[in-house]
Amino acid sequence: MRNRKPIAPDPGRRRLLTGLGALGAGTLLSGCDSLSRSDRVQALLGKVDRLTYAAQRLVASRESLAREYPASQIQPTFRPNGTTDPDNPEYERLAANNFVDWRLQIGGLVRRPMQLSLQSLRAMPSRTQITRHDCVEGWSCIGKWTGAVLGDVLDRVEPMPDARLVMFFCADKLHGDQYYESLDMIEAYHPQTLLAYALNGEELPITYGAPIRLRAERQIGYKMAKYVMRIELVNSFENIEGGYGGFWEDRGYEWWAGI
Ligand SMILES: Nc1nc2c(c(=O)[nH]1)N[C@H]1C(S)=C(S)[C@@H](COP(=O)(O)O)O[C@H]1N2
Ligand SMILES: [Mo]
Repeated sequence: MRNRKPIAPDPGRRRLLTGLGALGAGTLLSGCDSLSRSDRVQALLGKVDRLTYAAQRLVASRESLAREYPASQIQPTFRPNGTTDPDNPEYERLAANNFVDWRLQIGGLVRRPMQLSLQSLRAMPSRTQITRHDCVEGWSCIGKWTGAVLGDVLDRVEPMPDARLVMFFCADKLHGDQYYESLDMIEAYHPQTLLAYALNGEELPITYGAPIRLRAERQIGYKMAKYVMRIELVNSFENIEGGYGGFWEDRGYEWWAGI
């Protein structure tokens, strides 16, 4: 496993007191010896409260839907970010032929590994949602996404019982490293989690992740991998790339980026 990379320029990074964040803070505190006994008890009590809160919030937020907006709220130009044109010969070749030869590879801890064409993804029942994309840099944008529901796609490949995480590997590199992301099974099976192939009613442009990009509407922008080429179900991401479950996570951002 590589060393954790330095944090990229900090765009007002938010500390999310949910799940792993709260657990991390607890670990730090218990290792602190300079606090007096009563301080430590106080701190511990506060910690318990926060943990309970974090746990409840986690459960509640995972069952709820992200807000959807009326068509009048769609912004005329969706704001692009990160890679907008992958510098990858194989990807460029597929794009030149309108992704006719593109196949989404799905493997790992599944009973039926598959290669799905764009056509077969489009043939599945689709879902359209108008949602707000929030980037960690502090901007938001409302757009209309259409795609296959990831949960339906996963059902087709039949995840094995020990599959705990879904990894998404992209066509692009950023600062020389592969862009990738991951979701746990609950988030992957959320009804608004899509493999999106259309934005605002049009075929997804390369700028926004053609031929498919992930939409995980309860999560922050960097989780929504563009240019997804391969999906792998795994039990742990410890030995994948930097070991923190995503390109930005390897650089210090939260893995659980629920909003
Ligand atoms: N493959 C890939 N996916 C990516 C990125 C990227 O650079 N490469 N950037 C992420 C970030 S930080 C954001 S905010 C959104 C931006 O998506 P957009 O270009 O459609 O606005 O994509 C996310 N997914
Ligand atoms: Mo972002």
